[in-house]
Amino acid sequence: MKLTSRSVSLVPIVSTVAAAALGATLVVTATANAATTLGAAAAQSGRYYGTAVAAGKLGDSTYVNILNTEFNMVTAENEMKWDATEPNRGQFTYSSGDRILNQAVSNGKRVRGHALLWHQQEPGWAQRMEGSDLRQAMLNHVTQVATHYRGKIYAWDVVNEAFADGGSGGRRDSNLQRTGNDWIEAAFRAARAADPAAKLCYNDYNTDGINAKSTGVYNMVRDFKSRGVPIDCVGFQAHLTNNAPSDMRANLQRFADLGVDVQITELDIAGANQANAYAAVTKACLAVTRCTGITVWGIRDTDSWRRGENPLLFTGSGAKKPAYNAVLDALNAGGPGPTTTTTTTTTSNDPGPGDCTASVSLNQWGEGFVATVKVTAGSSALRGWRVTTTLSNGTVTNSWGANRSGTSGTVNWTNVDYNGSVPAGQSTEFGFQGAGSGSGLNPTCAAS
Ligand code: G2I
Repeated sequence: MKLTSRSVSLVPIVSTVAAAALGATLVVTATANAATTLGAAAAQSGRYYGTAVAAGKLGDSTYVNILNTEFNMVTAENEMKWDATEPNRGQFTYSSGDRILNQAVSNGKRVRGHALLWHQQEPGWAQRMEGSDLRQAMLNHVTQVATHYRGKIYAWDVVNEAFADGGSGGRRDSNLQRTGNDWIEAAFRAARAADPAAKLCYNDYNTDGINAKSTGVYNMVRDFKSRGVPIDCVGFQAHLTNNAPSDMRANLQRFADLGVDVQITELDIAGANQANAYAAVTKACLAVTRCTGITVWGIRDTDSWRRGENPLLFTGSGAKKPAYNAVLDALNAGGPGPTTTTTTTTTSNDPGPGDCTASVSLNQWGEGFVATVKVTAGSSALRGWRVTTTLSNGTVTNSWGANRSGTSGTVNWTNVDYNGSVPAGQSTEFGFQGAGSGSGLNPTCAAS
């Protein structure tokens, strides 16, 4: 049987619909009513705007005024980390973390928990441990802290910065990693059991654009989703200088396409192009439906871990910087317009042994697209596969999870090492980003 199904969903922007119905006056009114704080401006599209908070600054009135006025999400900068919450094994201290949480909640803000496990800021006793003893201690830490904050945390950074820098795309060495490669999924499972309501995130830096490190994280998240490991979100720290990566939006989108929320979690940007770069990051998030919010890593330049570089939105005296206005304007302008998501499934005649099918999920915006291609094995396992796509009016600019030949017209894709073996009836994915139109890809699959 030959089966081709096609579904197109349009995501309308509410204000556009209202403006069309009520006429131009509403547009003028909407502009006059543009939100005047970061939190309110982000809330117009259902997102949050947050900041890292240090407990030691909650007595500083300039700091607290800005916090209470501008932000509706809070991350404890250091106070919920392992060294702060369990300075001695089995002895938990929550006073500073609780202070931040209570200040936030009593002012109507939500809290991101940061971070249950990280190779840095391990307490000394944990730094000296290895193996099964450490595995037990680390899972107990996750359970205890997530249980203490149960029901109060919007999202936890369950694991922070576990991937290596450079081109390997692999894990970073640490005593946590040396307890076994499954330490991350074990941590996510423990966190879910302790606080089923919190979204569980993986958080990292230098993963903001498409590169070997972010692709390593992408592969882990895809694997977790395929095996039912409880992961709900990925945090992109975005410690940047001068520019946002040009493919930040495409990177956020490819993670979102795996079925997780994405968030900008520790944003700060140094350099002369700061305001433009802040606007670019804001727009990248707004363009991705599952990008649920942005957090800056501190309030004033003097509060920053990079204070010499003045990377934040307020000056040391608490004045709004050009970067602040750039972010507010971008939030008030909203996303770039409706995004069209098209899912096309092409199934060949009864896939038999050695056969496979390919389907594509396409996210198209004005000037570009991200395509995610799913390769499904027929009634026997695949040892390798080849997919052909057609790009009549577009060009591939970036891809992941497959080898490519060609960038437009007929483009051929073959598996990479880790995704060539696909059990009978199971699927794997690869993806690519392109300029122009991604319509009419019509993927076909063959075993190789
Ligand atoms: O390093 C920047 C961030 C990268 N991603 C994870 C974040 O958790 C991390 O935040 C920073 C904090 O902003 C710093 O405030 O993490 C640092 C620790 O690696 C924090 O610095 C520490 C100092 O190293 C300590 O000496 C100090 O006692 O802050 C502590 C509290 O002020």
